[in-house]
Order: sequence, then structure tokens, then C-alpha cells
Amino acid sequence: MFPLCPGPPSAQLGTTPNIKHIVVGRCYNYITVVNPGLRFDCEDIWRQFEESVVRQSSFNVTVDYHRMFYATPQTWPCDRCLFWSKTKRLVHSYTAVERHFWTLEDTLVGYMFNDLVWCGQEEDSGFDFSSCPAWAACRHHPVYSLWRQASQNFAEMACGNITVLLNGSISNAFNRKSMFGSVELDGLDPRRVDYVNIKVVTDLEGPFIESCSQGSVVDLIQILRSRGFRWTCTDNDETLMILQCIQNPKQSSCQKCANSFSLRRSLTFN
Ligand code: N1C
Repeated sequence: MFPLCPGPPSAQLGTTPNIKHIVVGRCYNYITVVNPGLRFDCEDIWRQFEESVVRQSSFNVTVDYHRMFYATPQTWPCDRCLFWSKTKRLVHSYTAVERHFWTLEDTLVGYMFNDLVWCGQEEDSGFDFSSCPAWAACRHHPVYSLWRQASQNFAEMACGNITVLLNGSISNAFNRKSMFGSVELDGLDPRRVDYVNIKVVTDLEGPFIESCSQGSVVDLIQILRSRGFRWTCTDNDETLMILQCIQNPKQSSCQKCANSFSLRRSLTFN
């Protein structure tokens, strides 16, 4: 059985226009501004990527990116890895505030390919800019294959305390078919990882479907236990709730918070 993946909305579109300029530009930005001092050959990385995708004439074969990964070796410190599932938007506002966390998009490969779409053509040797296969064929989808291989590497490297952010407003917050549930969880090594810290966050106004003691999160905890991981689980972490209030201050559950801020401000200014 292969996982069926919920696709990005752009899955039916063709390769992102100007993909080469975007990827090579992001690579230079990463090694020059984001992480100065890293020595990578951005042109070579692009070449390895392009060759993997365009050499692949059949959509029935999984694209093998190992040469590109070989050109982008990267290690990261323990205690920083942040995994997520169905919380992408929130997770990136969270890491913007909690800066010690690292998601896959903070690694070079994740940074270069985030939000892009690509595929080769059956008969031609270039990218297909007019359409790419539907995400339903995801096991062989070139975008899915890259995230799968990147996610596998990311999980295998994780060490110390790691964190997982799950969405408590959907059922199956922990989904065995998701990238986290099918690839990353199995890639984690209990000898390298001290604690798995689960954070379940709901939308401010609900629905409140899953929590640390309810739904699929309980299954995740069971799997972690059986594999010998130590774990913690937190419902509605305060920082995550405040971040949601900043994005949507009119929500009624934010009013208490807003009132206490305005009270404090009036105390300061009066
Ligand atoms: O299937 P998911 O979530 O559980 O995958 C998320 C999980 C994270 O922990 C990441 O480390 O897998 C990693 N990852 C990405 O970082 C990533 N960035 C963009 C996996 N997928 C990623 N994408 C795209 O989002 C990709 O197209 C993939 O299929 C979706 C997964 O999102 P999800 O279902 O919310």
C-alpha cells in the first residue's frame, strides 16, 4: 500500500514558471544571507535536480533525487527539529517567533523547493510547464518523491528533544498516510531522540475534535510508547493560541487576552 496524499492546490498546474531562477536564487540566498558560511555549489545542485526529473521519462517510476541530496549534505543541531502535519501555515508563524525550532523548510533542500511544483515530460527532455500529473498518483509524483526523501533524511537526523505540531480541529490529526505518519515517524530513532513533544492545537473557535487524550493522537502516543520513545503532549500551547489571536484578533476567545492588554496599556499610559 502506498500513501494517498492530500495534494497542494496547485498539483494540476504545470511546473512553476522560472523554476530554475527561483531554485538557484533561493540556494544563493540561503548560503549567503540565511546561513552564511555554508559552502554549496548551487549550479551543481540545480543540475543534479534537473537531471533527476527530466531524465525520468515515465510517470510510473519514482524520481530518485539521491544525487541532489548527495550534493546538499547538511547536519543540524539536536533539540531543534519541529515536525508538523496539517498545520503548515501556523508552524511557520510559530518558528518565526520561536526561532530555535527548525522545520524541513529551514534546511537547504526544503528552503529551495518550498511551494514549488515540477514534473518532466513523457517524450521530451525538459520540464512540463503546461500540466503535471494529479496528486492522486502521489507515490510517483516528482514533488511528492522529493518531500518524501527529504522528510526521511530530516527524521533520521533528528536528535534530542523533538516537537510535533498537530491539528486538533480535524479528525485524524495523526494520520498514518501523511508524510509525518508514514515517513517521519518511522524514520525517528529512539536511540537518538530523547523526547517527542507533541503539541495539539485547535482553531480558536473550534471545532475541537482531537486532543492529547482523544482521537488519533492517542494512537500516536501508543506507537511512541511501543517503540520506546519518551514523550509529552500539550493541548493548546499558549504561544500558539496567541499567534492565532494576532492573526485574527476579533475572535471571541481572543477578547480576554485583548482586554487584558488594553487594560495594561491604559495602566501604563494613564
Ligand atoms: O503529510 P504531512 O503534512 O504530515 O507532512 C508534513 C511533514 C513535516 O513534518 C515536514 O517535515 O513532512 C515534512 N514536509 C514538509 O516539510 C513539506 N513542505 C511542504 C512534508 N511535506 C511538505 N510540503 C508539502 O505539503 C508537500 O507537498 C506535502 O505533500 C504536503 C504535506 O502536508 P501535510 O499533509 O499537511
